[in-house]
Amino acid sequence: MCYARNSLAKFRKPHHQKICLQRDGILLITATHENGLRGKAGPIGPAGEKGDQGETGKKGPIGPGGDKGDVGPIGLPGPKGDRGNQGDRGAPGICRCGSIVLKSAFSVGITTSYPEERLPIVFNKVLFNEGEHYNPSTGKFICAFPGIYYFSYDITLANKHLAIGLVHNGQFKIKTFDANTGNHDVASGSTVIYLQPEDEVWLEIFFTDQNGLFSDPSWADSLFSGFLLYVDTDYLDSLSEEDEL
Ligand SMILES: [Ca+2]
Repeated sequence: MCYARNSLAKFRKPHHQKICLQRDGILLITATHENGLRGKAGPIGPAGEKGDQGETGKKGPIGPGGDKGDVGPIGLPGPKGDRGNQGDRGAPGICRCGSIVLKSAFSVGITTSYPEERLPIVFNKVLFNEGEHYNPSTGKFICAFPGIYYFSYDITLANKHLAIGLVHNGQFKIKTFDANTGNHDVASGSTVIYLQPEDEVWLEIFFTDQNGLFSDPSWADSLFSGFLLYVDTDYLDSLSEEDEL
């Protein structure tokens, strides 16, 4: 009896059995033998070649935390915070009102006679005009600084009566009348007024044909004058505060 194998094989069979040696199905040797004593085991063969790399093992457990890192760089500026509480009241300031000198003064004459009634009389001859607040083209004084002002007029008249008055923002403040008695006369008036900036003051004939204002350079002048007596103190304080800012 033989046992077929695809590779070289050698079989040891029981006593008096046939020994078959065959390769790839081809019988090479057949023999019979008798049982001998079992030999000793041979020496351990040399180490085999290194095997292929095995599959990746399972993921190990998470290791312990590392050391604390270094402090990072300074970040970008944050958004603007809310408005803080109002601070304590400051110490009283030092008034420097005395260093502020406000000037406003004028005195003007006229070179024509018999002005038109109910219109601003244009005093075109400027004798003095500090601050240029009087306009010799319109006859109007325009207030620049709030405060108390003094105005006066001395008007020479001839040949006609004179009914003249001082107007503040379109309203007569005072009126003066002088009758013509055949000679030259002088009618005068004066008053004190509180003015706001942009207020207007002028002289005006208030009655028809009673415009006897007479101009003669060789005899006499007719004059209209005014000046700032003192400025409004509240206005001065506001200027002082602005100056400190
Ligand atoms: Ca008179």
